[in-house]
Amino acid sequence: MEIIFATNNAHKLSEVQAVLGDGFRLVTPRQCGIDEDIPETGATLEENASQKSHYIHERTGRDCFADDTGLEVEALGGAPGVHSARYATDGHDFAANNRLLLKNLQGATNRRARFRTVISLILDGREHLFEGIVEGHIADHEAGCEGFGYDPLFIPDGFDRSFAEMSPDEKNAVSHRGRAVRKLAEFLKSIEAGRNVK
Ligand code: ITT
Repeated sequence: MEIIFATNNAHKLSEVQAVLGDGFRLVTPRQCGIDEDIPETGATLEENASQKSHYIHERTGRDCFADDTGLEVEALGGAPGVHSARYATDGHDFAANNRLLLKNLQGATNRRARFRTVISLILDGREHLFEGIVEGHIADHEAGCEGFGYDPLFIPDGFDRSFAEMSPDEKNAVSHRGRAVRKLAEFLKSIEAGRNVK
């Protein structure tokens, strides 16, 4: 099955392709001639995921999906949440975001946090949402160089290593995105199976 993944984030693309496997060919907006940043101005992850998938669907008319992800830190009232990409600056400055997060949690005893991914799929013109969550905590220093974004600071429950100290497969097995994408894959496979029966 070929489907557009409405993202400009190469890390996400490789994580999602690894979970979906060879049965799915992911096409990027750029490969469809869409070079600009896809707007994400919503107040929630759901709104942003939906905005991104609709933006691409309106321009291509093709089946597509988008992922919006946020890091929700308990002691910060759920921040950075939907603002995770632009926490410290206007751009996607991962290092500055991590520095600010550590600064804002200085001295905090409650370091509970979770990553939440919402996927919006538009299939045959209808929208479907899938969610994936991983619970964990924020370390007091960065560790590891795999992954991206807040991975060097996030330690999932049941582990003593950050996501950035895990292989891509280890991260996908427990991560927010891995969980959401497995739900997406099951749904797409069930639709395909139904089409083959007809
Ligand atoms: P697209 O909108 O083009 O898909 P993006 O990087 O803007 O890419 P999001 O808005 O979903 O993606 O993500 C917001 C930020 O959250 C992102 O810039 C990272 O800093 C962080 N983030 C998302 N997924 C993450 C992950 O799996 N591990 C660590 N940080 C992550």
